[in-house]
This record gives sequence, structure tokens and C-alpha cells, in this order.
Amino acid sequence: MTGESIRMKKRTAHKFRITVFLLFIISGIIQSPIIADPGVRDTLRIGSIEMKENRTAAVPVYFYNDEELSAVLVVLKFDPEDLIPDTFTLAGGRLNFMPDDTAVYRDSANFVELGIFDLDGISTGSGLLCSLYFKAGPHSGGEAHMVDSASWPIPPPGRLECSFSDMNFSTILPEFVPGYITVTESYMCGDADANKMLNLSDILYLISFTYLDPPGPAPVPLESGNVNGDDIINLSDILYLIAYIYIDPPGPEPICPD
Ligand SMILES: [Ca+2]
Ligand SMILES: [Ca+2]
Repeated sequence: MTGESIRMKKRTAHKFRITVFLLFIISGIIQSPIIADPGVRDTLRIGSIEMKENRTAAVPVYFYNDEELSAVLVVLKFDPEDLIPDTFTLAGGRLNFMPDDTAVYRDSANFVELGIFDLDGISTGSGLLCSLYFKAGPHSGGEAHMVDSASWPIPPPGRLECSFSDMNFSTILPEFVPGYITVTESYMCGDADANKMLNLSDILYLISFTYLDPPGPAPVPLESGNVNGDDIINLSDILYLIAYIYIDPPGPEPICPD
């Protein structure tokens, strides 16, 4: 068999698995009987992280199961004004061996749905299921935003929600633990006195912090005073800021480190 025909066969097999899974999602997990979770209660837990406004970061999702599973369905909701979902990966988790494109991922303004299946069986264990990427919106700072489980009815009659499916395609509802994304407010580089303006007062603020004894108050946050983006706050930063604000044409833009 040639390399091309092997690839074709793999692609066909992959499409078949996706189709089976979609059918499974639509007609199987939704209508399959919900059974009492055997043994220890399974869990699905969203990790909590910190991130900055306008940045993208990975939220870890963990799961525990003490019976073999054929599928895991994750359905989450969040505040769409503050969080924007953006892809996922199984890399680094218990299902690391599965390519991402064997899972079914959908997102919209206010929910994420991730379906993972393995008809060979997802073995028992505890650890990382996947990482879900979220971008924090421009005005999301200064708050912790919840990533919670979502659930809604689907005909005929079914329910789309976080659930596991055992090897008999019976549905198990794991204990769900929500996570929080704490977003820190972004700052303006060079705005040492944190009043959202770049002007003489920032230069004087940096001079007082750098040269007075005892030193004046520190820039807020400290990184905002490191205008030239090197390792320290010193005379170079003051001169850099003066050049940017007062010289014509202006010096280079402030480049505070992340
Ligand atoms: Ca300022
Ligand atoms: Ca510096």
C-alpha cells in the first residue's frame, strides 16, 4: 500500500470516527440513560488562573474517573463581555496521545462545548483533560470571572451538559467544580502615577522614586516605570520618557517589559 493510500485510509477512518461521534453526541449521550456514578464520584474541575487584560491564556480542565469511559463532554458558560473563547488542546494531559482534531470543539459568544471520545476506552485516572484558551476582554480587569457548567434541553427530550459516558454509553454526571479567571488591569507604560496620562508628573514621579532619600512612592505597577524595558528603573528610563514626551520628533515609544 502506498503512503498516499495509507493517508487516505487514515483520513477516511478519521472522518468516520467524527461522524460516529457527532451521531453519538446527538442521539446517544443526550438520550442515553443517566446512571448512578459507580464507585467514587467522578469529577470535572475547571482550574483557576490569573491573566492580564487583552491577553490570551490557557484554563486547565481536570477530570477524575474510576470507570472506563467512551466519551467526555464539557459544556461551559461564562460572561461574554469579559471572556472570549479561543480553541483548546489536549497536549500535556491524560489524553495527550489523541490528536486535537479527534475531538469536537465548538464555541460561541457565551459557551464552549468540547466532546472527546475514544471507543477503545479512556482509562481510569485523575489529571489534566485539556487546556481551554480564553482571551480577557479590554475592560475585564480587576475582577474574577467564573467559568461555570452550562446545561440546556435538547429535543427529543435530552439535555446538553457536562457528562461522561461509560463503555455501555450510559451517562454519568460528574461532580462539577467551577473555575475563576482573575484578570489584572492593564497599565499604560510610563504612566508611573497611574492616572492614565503620560506627562511631566510621571517624569517627576520617576525622579522622586529614583533619586529622593527616602525614595518617593514606587510606580504603579512597578513595571510601568521601566520605560526602556531593561532590568532596572533608573536615569535611562527618565531620559527615555523625557525624549518621548518632549523631544520633537519624539523619541521611541515606551516599551515596558511584560
Ligand atoms: Ca501619568
Ligand atoms: Ca529601565
